[in-house]
Amino acid sequence: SDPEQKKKLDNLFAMRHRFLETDTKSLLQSICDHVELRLGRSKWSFNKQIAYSATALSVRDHMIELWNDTNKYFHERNPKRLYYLSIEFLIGRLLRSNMLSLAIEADYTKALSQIGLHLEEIAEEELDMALGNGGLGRLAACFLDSMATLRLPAWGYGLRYQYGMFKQRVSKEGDQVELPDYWLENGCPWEIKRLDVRYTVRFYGHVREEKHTRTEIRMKKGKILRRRGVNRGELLPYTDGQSFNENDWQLLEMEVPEEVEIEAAPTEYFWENTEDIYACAFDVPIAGYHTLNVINLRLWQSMPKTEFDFNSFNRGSYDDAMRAKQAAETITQVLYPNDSFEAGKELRLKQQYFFVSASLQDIMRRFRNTGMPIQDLPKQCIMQCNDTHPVLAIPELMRILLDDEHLTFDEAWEITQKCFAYTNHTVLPEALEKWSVDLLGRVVPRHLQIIYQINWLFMESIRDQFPDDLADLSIIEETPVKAIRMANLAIVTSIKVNGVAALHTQLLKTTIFRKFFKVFPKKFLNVTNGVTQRRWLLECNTPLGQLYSSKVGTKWATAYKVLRQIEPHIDDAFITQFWDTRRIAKERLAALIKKETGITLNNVDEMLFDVQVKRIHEYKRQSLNILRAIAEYLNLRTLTPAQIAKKCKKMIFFAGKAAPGYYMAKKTIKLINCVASVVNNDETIGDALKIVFLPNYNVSSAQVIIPAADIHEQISTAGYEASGTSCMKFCMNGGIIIGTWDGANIEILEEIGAEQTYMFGLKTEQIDEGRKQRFANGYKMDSRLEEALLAIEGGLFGPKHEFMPFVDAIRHSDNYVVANDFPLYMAAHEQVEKDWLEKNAHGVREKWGRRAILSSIRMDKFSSDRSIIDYSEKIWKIKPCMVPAPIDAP
Ligand code: OX2
Repeated sequence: SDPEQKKKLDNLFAMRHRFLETDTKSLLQSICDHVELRLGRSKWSFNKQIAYSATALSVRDHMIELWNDTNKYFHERNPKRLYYLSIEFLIGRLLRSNMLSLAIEADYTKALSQIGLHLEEIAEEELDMALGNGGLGRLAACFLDSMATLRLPAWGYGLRYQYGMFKQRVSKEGDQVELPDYWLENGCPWEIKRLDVRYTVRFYGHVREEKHTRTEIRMKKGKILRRRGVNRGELLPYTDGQSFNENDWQLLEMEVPEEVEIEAAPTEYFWENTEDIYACAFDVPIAGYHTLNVINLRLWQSMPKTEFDFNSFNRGSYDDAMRAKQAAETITQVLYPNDSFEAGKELRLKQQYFFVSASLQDIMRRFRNTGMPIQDLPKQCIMQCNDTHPVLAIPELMRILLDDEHLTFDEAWEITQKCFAYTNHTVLPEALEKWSVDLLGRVVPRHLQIIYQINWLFMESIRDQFPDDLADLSIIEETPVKAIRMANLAIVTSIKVNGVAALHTQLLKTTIFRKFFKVFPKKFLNVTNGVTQRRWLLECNTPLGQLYSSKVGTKWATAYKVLRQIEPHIDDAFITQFWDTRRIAKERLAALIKKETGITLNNVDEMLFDVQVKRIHEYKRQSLNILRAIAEYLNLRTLTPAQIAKKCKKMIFFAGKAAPGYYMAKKTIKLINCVASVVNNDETIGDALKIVFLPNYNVSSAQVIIPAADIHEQISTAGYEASGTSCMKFCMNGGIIIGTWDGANIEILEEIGAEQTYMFGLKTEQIDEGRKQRFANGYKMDSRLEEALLAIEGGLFGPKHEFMPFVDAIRHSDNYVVANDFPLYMAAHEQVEKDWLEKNAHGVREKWGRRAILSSIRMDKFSSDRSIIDYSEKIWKIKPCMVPAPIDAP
């Protein structure tokens, strides 16, 4: 906001560009030095992979100093910091995005070309950093980009899985095949291994309590029997109701001494006999866009604390000697490939605790270095839990405050309640994390005690006001196998709880967290998701970005709203230029499809690219889409060649991974592939319809796919998709949405205007009724759907038994109301086809083009910059901390 500073920064970047542009030699020198000195190869002959690594290291050199300066500056200013805790960060590639942030892409392109290398080609050598499953992990990555760009004093914490999201292949039979993703194969040039940052993480063992008491003699009012007569003076203690002979004894009330045990100091808890391992830090610098701020993503990797067991080694049992080492390394070995589903596995629990224990030790060390009193912790830091995966951080902070800082429970609780905020990403019951008391008590026994105590305090505080809701609100689920409900723990503790789109937050308040909303009405708020336009427009769709910049300048990269100024420029010429950018994008995708699947697409200009890419999940309804594709195919088969020639040509494109244990999702992939192979080989329909399943969907292929989509499918059952984020990326690139009344779709429509969308289907509040009607007497299924199902059952796409589970699900349970929405979906697609065929007198798709452009330029609400500003203002209460230009900068 300081214009003086902004100007200085602009000058700095411009100066560097002028310098590098005229001095490409220095860049080449740096690249060759890395080839030789860091990578140990000859600079006279190296392959593309080495070229990539050396270029990346050279780019990293530009970042390291800024990254150190940023940390130093944060340290000096000591602002309140945000820690973003996420067990997934789906980063993708970094070479081009870092170059864009540092404004050195053109210079490197020029330098590389002088030695016959193309930046685009060598960038392809980078293996995706796929440390996440899907939307949740990619959101974390977009958020880091925005935090750095907005100069926020923020850090990310995550895990360094050796194997990221599995690689997906498709077998000849059309099945998904999973292969390990060893993304570190060639080393990762971005990360910095921090041998100096290492913490011990403990597991298992037991808790020993040490009570500190002493006995004191106190006087208190009591009753005493005193003997009458000659022996008068003999005393006996008296207890109420005791009978005695009044002739011999007299009952007196008097002060009597009593021994009492009093607490001399709070009970101490010692977590002992633990199994210990190390957490080692790997730092990934994250450059803000055109700023000197470079923030940090710290990823933890598990390592053995002792290299191996020497006793076994000396006995000659080398296997035994290595076992502990391997067990320790296992913890961060592999990412769990489940999206929105929790399996309750011990190793996963260990991953979670490992992650939060290391992160909190690091955060507390930094805090202690400030010299502030422990009560000020909430003034200095706030932790955002990306879903419940990091929520063990809550009892872990309590444990530190109690057992290391020796605060009382009340004091510790007071502080802890101010340090956390929680984002919920789903209302699906199968994704809500629960840990059996048994397992949690074994792996982290001290934490179980603390959770019980938190729950007791919470229950006491609401017992009078909400007596009927205690069982639902309790952190402990009192089922036969008792379990800890992580979301409940998160809600009870956090300052704020947010959903990720307006409808989703509303559903949190009215359905799954309804009772909590009654108790804590002020805790709940919405922060609609967003995506970074830097990666998802500027980087992935250069031609469109340049077209926009030619009209309104480049400011939109950090202020999306600027693109709204395009509107008055949308004339015939502009629309034609828009289609030119689209052709480039579509040809690029066609080339990728050809390379990966062998399928040829002709005349991509005329072909409607209809795209659905996301995890394969029943609620996301790839099923609805493939059934529609079958229906369209069956219809084509009834047409004459002349009729076919007049039809809209289209490609229905799918990509996405299924969790390896998700049976129905894998069946869906198989069905898509089997339908594709029949349709694509049916010469009678010519080029009218192509169906493509592109294997191994990931961030880098998304960057090719998304800019090429004319239509994108966002067709989840209403109420099930919390937000969705690919919808935002597609719209930013001028894809037109066909979608249900779900997640962020609704807000997108509000922003870009209904005319720019194809919305269809039952709304959330109609779903239950729809399900009833669907199975009521006299319900008649849409005839086209019936025919599609019959075609599958008839074996048109392969052996019937393969697909019966899929068909049966639609016919007999249809949990996701595919049948209800089917006719509405078909109608929407008929409209799509009609609109696609419409051209103006000059043969240009003018109306469509205008709608696509309007979609794209009105998406400012869905920039992750806006999301992060919302979080900062409404939850984190943090302010930018901008690293200033050097004093002597021009
Ligand atoms: C996903 C949600 O399914 C998706 O709707 C949302 O856009 C994304 O998170 C980012 O908020 N695991 N993945 C998600 O939720 C969970 C749980």
